[in-house]
Amino acid sequence: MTDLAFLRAVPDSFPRALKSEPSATIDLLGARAQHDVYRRSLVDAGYDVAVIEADDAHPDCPFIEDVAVVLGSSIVVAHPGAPSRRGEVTPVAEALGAFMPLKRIEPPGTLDGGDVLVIDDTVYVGRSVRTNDSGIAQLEEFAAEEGSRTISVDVSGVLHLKSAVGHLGEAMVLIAPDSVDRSIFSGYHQIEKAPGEEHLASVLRLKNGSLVVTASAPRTNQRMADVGFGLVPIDVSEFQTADGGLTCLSLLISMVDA
Ligand code: CIR
Repeated sequence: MTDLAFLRAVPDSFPRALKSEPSATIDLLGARAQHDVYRRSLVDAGYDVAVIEADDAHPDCPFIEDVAVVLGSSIVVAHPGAPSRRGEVTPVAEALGAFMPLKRIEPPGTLDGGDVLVIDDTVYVGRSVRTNDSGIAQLEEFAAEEGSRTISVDVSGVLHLKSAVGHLGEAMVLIAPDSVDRSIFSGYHQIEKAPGEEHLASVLRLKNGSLVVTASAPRTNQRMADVGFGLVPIDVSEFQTADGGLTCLSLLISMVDA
């Protein structure tokens, strides 16, 4: 098995990325240093990491997760909900198309990859400010072709589903109960984001079972450590300023070796 991780480099324009607090400032060099630590955490975990060139015309391009979804044996190319992000899609689709067949979400459908949480043969998809009913219906068809069922989840207060729910492994999720109906995830043991920790309920599960977590959430992290997860805490504060979580900076693909 070869495990690939695609990242997208941080453009000079990154400080102009979309933000829910438009006046918040981003330090470009700090963002690049944090991105490098993120990249190294994937290399250390055994991923073959490819970094796609930055695109200065698209400040949000490091959030590569939003432009494509790995779904079974194919890749669904998203149609991002934010018009300013649609030009990010083509270079990523070209890079990924070398590895797997591509399917595409077409307008009027919108879908951001950050709204798609795949757990085993279930595809949870957020109905959010970025993902609409047509996007969800198109994804549902693609998921059915892969033998997966789709469950839509209304998302409030955060940008994406994966800002509110993260799969930790086994039957466990990290959840921000204010943002989703937790009963939809009643089949999972739920670890709640600690109250007052101003971060997204976002984790990146590595192939070795450990979790990349945000260093700015010590009490939430303790809850995951208490049930036995190995944690790799990193600082992604510059990306959090632009409403990004931990999954959003990579696309992970597992390829069965020929
Ligand atoms: C945006 O507003 O689209 C970006 N500034 C942040 C996207 C974060 N994506 C993610 O968490 N999947």
